[in-house]
Amino acid sequence: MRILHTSDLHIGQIMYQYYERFDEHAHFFRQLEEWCGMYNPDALLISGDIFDIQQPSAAVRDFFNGSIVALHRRFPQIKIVITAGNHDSAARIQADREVWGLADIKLIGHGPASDVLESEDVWQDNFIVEMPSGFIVALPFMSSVRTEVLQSLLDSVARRNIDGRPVVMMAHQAVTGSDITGHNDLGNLRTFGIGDLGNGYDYLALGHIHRPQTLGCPLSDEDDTTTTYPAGVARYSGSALHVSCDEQYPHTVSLVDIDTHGGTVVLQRLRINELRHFYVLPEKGSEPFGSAVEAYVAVDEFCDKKRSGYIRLRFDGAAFAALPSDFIQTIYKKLEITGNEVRFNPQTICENKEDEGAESERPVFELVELQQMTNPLDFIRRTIDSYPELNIDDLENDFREIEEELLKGEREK
Ligand SMILES: [Mn+2]
Repeated sequence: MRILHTSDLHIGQIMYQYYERFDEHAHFFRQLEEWCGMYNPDALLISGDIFDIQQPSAAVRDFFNGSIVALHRRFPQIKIVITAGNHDSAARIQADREVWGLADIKLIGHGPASDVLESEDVWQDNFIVEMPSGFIVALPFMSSVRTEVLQSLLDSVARRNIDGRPVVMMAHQAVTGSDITGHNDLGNLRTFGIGDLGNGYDYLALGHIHRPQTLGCPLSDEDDTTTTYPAGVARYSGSALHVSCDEQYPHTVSLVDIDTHGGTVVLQRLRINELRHFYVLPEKGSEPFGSAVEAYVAVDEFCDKKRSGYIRLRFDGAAFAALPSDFIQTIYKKLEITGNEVRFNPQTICENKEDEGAESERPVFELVELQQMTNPLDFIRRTIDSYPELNIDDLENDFREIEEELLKGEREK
């Protein structure tokens, strides 16, 4: 069985509240299409976070529909399976599944209900894709994980899998021990032990964490393009694009070959060529800018030489404090000649060499981060030091209880 595994597309993401990324996503889809043609996988798996927000605009949905339909038209033999991530609206993804089903494309919005084990129903079938080459258990993001439920799915596959076909499971969760570099929004992550996700899959196609990684393997292994593992591999394919400027690592799509159930998993990392790269000026390791003028010169030079990319600027403490009030406007103005090909991250980095401890004088978070925060607990965790009377453990428990109540109410509807 051969699969292409990707996740965390975040289609519709607006970078720095200003820049649309359709052309970057289109560039990604072109590569995906090329790989589908080159490697002819049995299935293409997208493990959650299709969209960046729960209610994507008409233009964003149009782009997604167009991209997936084009892939399907060109490669109708490849089974496409798409699951909802935490950024997606489970209900909206679920609502579209019948229509996509007409093209034999599998969409999964909601995870199994909490009471499925009590029902006699063949509920498992909703989450299992059976193919001549193998099985796919498709699970979306779940705010709580019941191991018995997942195990019941895997057991159901095991009963049907008399001829030892490979078994792949999809999930969109944070698993304990993964490297979360680049995520500033993961404070709210409830992580699960890998054992909580059940036993019996040969490959677990994970989404949610943006850094490509195979669980239990050092990140340095990512330097190799091909690795062979014994079955039972859990892997984050990583996001399609750099979703934040902190994601300074190569992004890849995973091409996975599994010979037989319990056999061998061969992983190839297909390097994604990104349309726009991220740069810090001056490069890390060199002296930060000592004045606005130095930055202006460097930005002009960048526009002239590189012509494209996301840039972020570094200043020393004194220069940062002395930036003119029209500094950001001046930079935007300079970038106009590139037709927005060079894009500016206005979250400028201030490096105070005299006093490394000056960090505390900076705000706890930048405005952009605050606007992207969806979980009130994120805010509380980051500001908890200002409220000595509050106990974070109690608060987390309270929130969990409320969340469970809400979920229960939702299911009973
Ligand atoms: Mn996610």
